Amino acid sequence: MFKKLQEYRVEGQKVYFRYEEGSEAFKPCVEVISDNIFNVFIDYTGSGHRTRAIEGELGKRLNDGHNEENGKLESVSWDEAGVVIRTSQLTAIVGDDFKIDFYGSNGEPLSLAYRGGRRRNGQINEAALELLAKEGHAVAGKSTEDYALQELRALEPSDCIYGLGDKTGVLNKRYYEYEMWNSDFPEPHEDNFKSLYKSIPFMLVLKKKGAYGIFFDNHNRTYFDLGKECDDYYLFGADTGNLDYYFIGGAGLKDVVSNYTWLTGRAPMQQLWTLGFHQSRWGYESEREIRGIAEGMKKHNLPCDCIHFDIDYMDHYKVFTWNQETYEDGAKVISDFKDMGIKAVAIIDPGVKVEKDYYVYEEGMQGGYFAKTPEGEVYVNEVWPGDAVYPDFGNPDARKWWGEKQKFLIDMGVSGVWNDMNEPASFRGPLPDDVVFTDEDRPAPHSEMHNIYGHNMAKATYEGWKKLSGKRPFVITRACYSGSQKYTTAWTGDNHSIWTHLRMAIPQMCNLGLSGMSFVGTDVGGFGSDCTPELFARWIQVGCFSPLFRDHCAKGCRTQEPWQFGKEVLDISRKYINLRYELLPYFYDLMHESEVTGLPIIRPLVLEYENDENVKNRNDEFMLGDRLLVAPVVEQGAREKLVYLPEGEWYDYWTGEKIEGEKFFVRKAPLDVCPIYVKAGAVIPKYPLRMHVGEDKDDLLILEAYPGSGTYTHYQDNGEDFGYWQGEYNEYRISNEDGRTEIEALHEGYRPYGNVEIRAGQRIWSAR
Ligand code: MIG
Repeated sequence: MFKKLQEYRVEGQKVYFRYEEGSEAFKPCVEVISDNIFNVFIDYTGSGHRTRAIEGELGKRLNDGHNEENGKLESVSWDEAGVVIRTSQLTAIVGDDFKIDFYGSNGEPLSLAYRGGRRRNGQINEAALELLAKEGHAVAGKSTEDYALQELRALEPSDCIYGLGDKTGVLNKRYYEYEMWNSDFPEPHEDNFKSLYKSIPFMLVLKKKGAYGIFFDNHNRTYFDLGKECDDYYLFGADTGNLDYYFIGGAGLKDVVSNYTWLTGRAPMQQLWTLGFHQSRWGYESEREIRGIAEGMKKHNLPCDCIHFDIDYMDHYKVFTWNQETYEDGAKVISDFKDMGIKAVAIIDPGVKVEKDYYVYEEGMQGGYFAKTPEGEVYVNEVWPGDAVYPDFGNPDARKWWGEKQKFLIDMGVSGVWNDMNEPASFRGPLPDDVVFTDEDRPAPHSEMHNIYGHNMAKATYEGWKKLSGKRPFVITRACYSGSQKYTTAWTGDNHSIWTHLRMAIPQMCNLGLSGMSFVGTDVGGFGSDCTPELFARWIQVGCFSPLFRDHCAKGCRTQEPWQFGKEVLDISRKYINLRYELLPYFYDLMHESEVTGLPIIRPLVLEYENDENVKNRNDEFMLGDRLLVAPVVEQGAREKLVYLPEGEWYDYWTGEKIEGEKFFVRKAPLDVCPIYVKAGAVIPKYPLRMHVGEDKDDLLILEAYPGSGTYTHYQDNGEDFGYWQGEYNEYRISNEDGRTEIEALHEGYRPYGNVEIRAGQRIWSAR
């Protein structure tokens, strides 16, 4: 379409193009968003941007079409290749057919439009495919189709692709295909699943030299083919909505992540206790049973900050109610837990039970807060409570109402909310595409609102808690969209207690982190199926380093608290839960870094060493920040681990042994050992052991300085509220020269530590 480029027109930061065909109707446009970001837009719907991922001032300006303010567009001119649009960092050259090539600041090509036709890798024998279909095989190789709107961009042989939220499979998404359609699949998630609960249509491309990102901000069902169909290009597209994508540059992968989160928002700090250990299970049937869990933690000397209340606590699965028969006095049990240093998180699903005189149902009906059929009836499907209706979270009034409903939990003493089933899930078949929701100020069909349902629910929840509790709201969600990191943390939903899912947890969390969702975790031990002692021991070693560290499993499965697998596994669990509590200030620093830069807490090695070929496909190691490398055992029966360390000098965390990097080696890894490595010159902040966060008022800070030289910035605040936005925090810069350290205060706005103890990193370890 479009054909020959005839003319361009500059309006503020936007450049509009006139083509031989179609440009009157669809107004193809390239807009400069920042030095490092272009927006490419074709207004197929005629409704302009309808971004829900980009909020704040920029989001408002994009949505009303008047984003003239940032002034980063440096020049526009014609040359023989097309219209050349420059910022200080990027160049876009727009040619015939609205094909766009992007170049970096030195003029090197970053991403070229693909100019050939669609074609498939390999030979396809259509007759054979038919036979396969007859036998019941899913036929993957059907002929290529064009989506109503799509973009094809060239791939080079060495390109790797990361991001895309919580897809299954390996870290590097090149050669795979995905769909963005928030989906609740109870069967074990396999590598070839195209979608899961979350839709984050953001991908990073790592080139031999350089990196860039593509954020396809279309929240209808979208498709990504990342070289599966053809080695020469990747494709993203949709059946409806606009072609609305952001080309994001930067000095490397880290910069691209920072720029993407500058655009869609960064994960704000959580309360410190959220980094502690969480215990959960679906099927703690009674108050007596759940009290037993808290007691178990104490009895087995296991630090714990939180116990989750799954749907069992509700009265007939009615949200914002309490089952007084089985769970008796909720406020009392929660306050008793508080005395033990344990907080409560309660699950809230979106589905509201249809029941006369049930206050949530009645209020929602009166307010008109539920989704409707095209005929105007309130739409009913089924979830846990039976017949249920769906809050219309795209309606600002419904969000406000839902935010206020949180008061029920807050009054009860609950400390955080876990949002489940918000794809939204339904038992009587999927919601039809035409169920009517609201998109802020106009009606919009389910097909358009589906992928942002969880996002809007999390937003409603966050805003309610922020207003009512005065603390940093702790929300965990299953479904979300780009930008949800501003409101919520996430877990990866219903994994199973199988080794492949322990393995998958690593790339899954790493890619979520690259996609802006920094605070994430998987159900430790696995949700469905029965866990084994060995699997649990290995999973707790990965959980120890996951931002959300929660043991959770399904009703009917083998019980999965750390003491359910015998003494050896209990001791191993305690060892790693303790380690987690020692590392709390390190995690907290990383959480602070996430809010400031958008970089994730848990990282694939490639984020730190993007020029190292050996890490581009490393699925079984990860980093915590930039100085701690974890190489967990994820194979049944393995008692050693093939470890790769990138360039530089490293120290074995357990033995203090110094190891030259850029090599593979085998580390002994008996069941109680998760290999961990610390970068030379690192300073690792620690707290003394404790049974829960805040137990000793965080009075002592331990700084472990490793040989070598380096600097580290440590951040501290009250760990609870938003006072730090007003300067109530401390920040220290620690420089380390072979264990000789100096501490400089960068900012002092909060009660200082009583004591700072400096230890030589590797020596105490060798003594252990
Ligand atoms: O379909 O609330 O992913 O964590 O325990 C079951 C019960 C509904 C699914 C969640 C899971 C939770 C469970 N829920």
